[in-house]
Amino acid sequence: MQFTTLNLQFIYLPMSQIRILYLLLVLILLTDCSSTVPPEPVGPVPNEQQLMWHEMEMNAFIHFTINTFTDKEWGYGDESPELFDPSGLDVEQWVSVLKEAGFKGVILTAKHHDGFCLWPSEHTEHDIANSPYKNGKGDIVKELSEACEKYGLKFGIYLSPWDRNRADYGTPAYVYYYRAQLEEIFTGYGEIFEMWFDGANGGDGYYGGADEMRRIDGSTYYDWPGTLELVRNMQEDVIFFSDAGPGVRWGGNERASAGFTNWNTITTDTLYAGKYGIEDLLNTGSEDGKSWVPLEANTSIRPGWFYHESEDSLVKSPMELFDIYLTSVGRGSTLLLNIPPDKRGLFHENDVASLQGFKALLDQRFANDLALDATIKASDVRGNSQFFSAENLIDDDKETYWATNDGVTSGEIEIQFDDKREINFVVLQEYIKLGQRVKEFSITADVDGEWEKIAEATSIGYKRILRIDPVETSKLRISIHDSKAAPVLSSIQVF
Ligand code: FUL
Repeated sequence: MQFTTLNLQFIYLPMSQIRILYLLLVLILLTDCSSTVPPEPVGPVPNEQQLMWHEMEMNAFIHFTINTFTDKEWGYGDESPELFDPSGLDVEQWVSVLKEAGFKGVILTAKHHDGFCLWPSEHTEHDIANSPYKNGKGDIVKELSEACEKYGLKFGIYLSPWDRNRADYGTPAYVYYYRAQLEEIFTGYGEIFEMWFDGANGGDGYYGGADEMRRIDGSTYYDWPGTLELVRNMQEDVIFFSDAGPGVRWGGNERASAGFTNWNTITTDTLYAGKYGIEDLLNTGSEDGKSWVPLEANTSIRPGWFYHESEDSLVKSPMELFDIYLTSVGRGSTLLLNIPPDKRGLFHENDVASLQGFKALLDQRFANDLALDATIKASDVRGNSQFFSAENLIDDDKETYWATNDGVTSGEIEIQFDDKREINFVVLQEYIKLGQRVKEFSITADVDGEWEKIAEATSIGYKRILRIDPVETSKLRISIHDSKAAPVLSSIQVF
């Protein structure tokens, strides 16, 4: 309104011309708006909790229980709580080391398959209250949740569904017991970001003295839908990990090796915890999957999940951890790395040194993003609009992105440096709020006037890190060969 008045005051045009000008203006505005409409989401997209989880990138697993003192991986269930006796436990040591190393969350085995509980449970005697630790007054779930809060890490829980201690394991009564324990955990220990449901189920055990083999049907016995609903009613934001999700899925191996092609999408109704032969599917997900259930890549810093003195010399080196980072985070997954406290209740010196070395490698390898000072252009920009321009890829803002016009499912991005630079890594990210799209891409570098292929891959997802055989170049080209729909990338970094 004001605009028209101004025009009328200063430009003396007849009313008919003003109308035409006005219509033209509206037309221009409309054309611009339609060209800047963001792409429609493609396929399933992550929910808010999953997005937060993707951004965490690295979480720690902590396997600690009576096994630590019996030198076992799977306790039989008949171990006396008296055996649980850490001499110098310090959860702040765990959390401070993890924080320094860049981990964002911690998941604790509150109860492993042997049934011993690291918190004083109202529902069993097989717990920390009957151990010498703090004369039965200790509660490691509480101590760790408080330390996480203090250091700003998120806290998660592993509560083994399989329980080799319980006499009632295999009967409906045990499922009530398991749920009662979930209630204790989810109402008494603050916010829990992830709940880890282990797929290992049934076999031989103590079972209250029965000493026998028990088998259950993992898909029906626990009534997972009912159990998850119970937990959600207590904490609606919790992310559920299991072979089948529904929050995040197992990656099909314990080496933290996500599929070279890794779709965050999968059709979970074809899966259930404990189903055999689906490892490959879990490892890659499926392009046309009906749900967003990203892969969590888990492994241990040592050969075993629990501490064994005999493995002190077998702690993964910083370089091995770095390689694992590339096959997990570098393939669009989140890394869950287990670090088991020793009999003192501390991370062993070798593990600490390795974590520190790993962090130093991360800092050194990804120190200086060369793309930040480069110039960039793309073969196609949605509506030729600055909202979707290639510059968004190097603006260090995860909320802006480059997108092509609808129907354009391939394209090129060219990055030009002032001078020749040595390239070792290229890091790409899709704007996954609009779904995972890219199916195939390659990277070429201008080497002395010739375009040489230096990397090729398939999926991108939340993050894709490509290790490059060091090459000197002043120009890089990222060619997207195929995408489910218009590619939508939020970031390119070059190191
Ligand atoms: C498996 C368990 O049987 C192992 O002991 C360990 O907890 C690993 C993370 O999951 O299923």
